[in-house]
Amino acid sequence: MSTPGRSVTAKVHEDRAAGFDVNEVRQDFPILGGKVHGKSLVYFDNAATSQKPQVVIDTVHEYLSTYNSNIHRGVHGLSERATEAYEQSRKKVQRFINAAESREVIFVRGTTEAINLVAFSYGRQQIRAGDEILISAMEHHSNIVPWQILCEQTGASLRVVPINDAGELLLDEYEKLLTPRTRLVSVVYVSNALGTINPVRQLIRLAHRQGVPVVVDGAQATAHLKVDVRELDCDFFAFSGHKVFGPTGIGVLYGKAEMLESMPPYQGGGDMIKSVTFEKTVYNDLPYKFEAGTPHIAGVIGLGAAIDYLNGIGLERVGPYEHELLEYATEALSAIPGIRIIGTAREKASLISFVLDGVHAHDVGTILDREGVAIRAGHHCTMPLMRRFGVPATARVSLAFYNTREEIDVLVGALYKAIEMFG
Ligand code: 7TS
Repeated sequence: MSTPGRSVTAKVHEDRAAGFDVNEVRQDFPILGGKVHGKSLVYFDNAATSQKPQVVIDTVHEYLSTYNSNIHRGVHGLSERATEAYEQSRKKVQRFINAAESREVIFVRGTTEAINLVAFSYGRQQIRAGDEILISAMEHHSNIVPWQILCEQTGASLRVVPINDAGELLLDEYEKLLTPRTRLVSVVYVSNALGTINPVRQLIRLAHRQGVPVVVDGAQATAHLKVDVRELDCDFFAFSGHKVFGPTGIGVLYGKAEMLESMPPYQGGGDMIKSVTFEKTVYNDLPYKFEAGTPHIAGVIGLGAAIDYLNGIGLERVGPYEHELLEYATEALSAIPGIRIIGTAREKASLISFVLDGVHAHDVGTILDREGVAIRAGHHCTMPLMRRFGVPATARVSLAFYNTREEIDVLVGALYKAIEMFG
């Protein structure tokens, strides 16, 4: 780790060694040059939502100002252009996650809606009283509550794989909980509250050995790891556009074609039908069967631009840089007296949750905000996980590839101020 005041030349050298010029990349994000409370913005709330590069902003602006129109229905030029851009984005997503076919990519509002779609389409069709759905102790509420609702409606029950004190899933417990009653596994790839990267490939292999399909909550994975749904062999994969430098309100459910084919629609309406009479409706083919109503066209087109941008940056270059940043931040934070890091898994994404002796997480967040440092403080929509660690809330620093060591130094300085204030 470098200490504050460490040579700038050494830092530049390390950045280059990682094949990544962070200062150049930062130029792509207009918000990063901004100020909060008169201080330069240090944005460490990337797990909540990531910032947007200029090219995403411009692409959405171009759609809205030059070819705004509805898709899949107009015969006019604008509609054709919008439809083309919308369907191109689907192909970009397909390549981004390496899906076999573009019809396996369903546009939804985000990870939350993607999981709800599986729960209420696949779940209602397949889950019966006495069945079990298996999740982990580190799930986001959006990968808990839809399954609880489904369980209430069907008489199935939810089983939870425990974790150790480092925040790692207990594989032997997972194997024990996979029983002939298990009908579905739904598990987070990267924990939004701990940073833990779960061995999802292994979890999927073990579940498939028993014929159990697996949903992967990829919300926190796609901005950090190269995702290959075919290599993972997951049955479903959910992620949100706004966490991969795209707009809010748009996300993706990937599903294997044979699974999606066999599932009933999630919502009824326009675009998801082939023909309608009052007696009978014939549903549309994939992916449209699951895209009822006018979708978030600007969002889809913006997500396509975000994926192009990420491909240009290269997740393979981002990984080592973020890892180095995580190590630097972990070491710097660990040196602060009274700090306890929650989540110390061996495999971690660039995210640090912590509690500070004598200072509530919300106060930490407020003091950091006055210094221009944006973090999240709270339960991170993982209340059962907070209970597991015996804390009501944590302060969470979540890093993206545009963050720097200098920003971590600002964070550390601000934390010392918090300690002084609460003495
Ligand atoms: N799953 C995980 C692991 C998440 O981190 C989130 C959002 C979701 C699902 C839901 O995603 P959405 O886009 O549908 O809302 N996580 C966070 C967070 O950590 N802070 O704000 C939102």
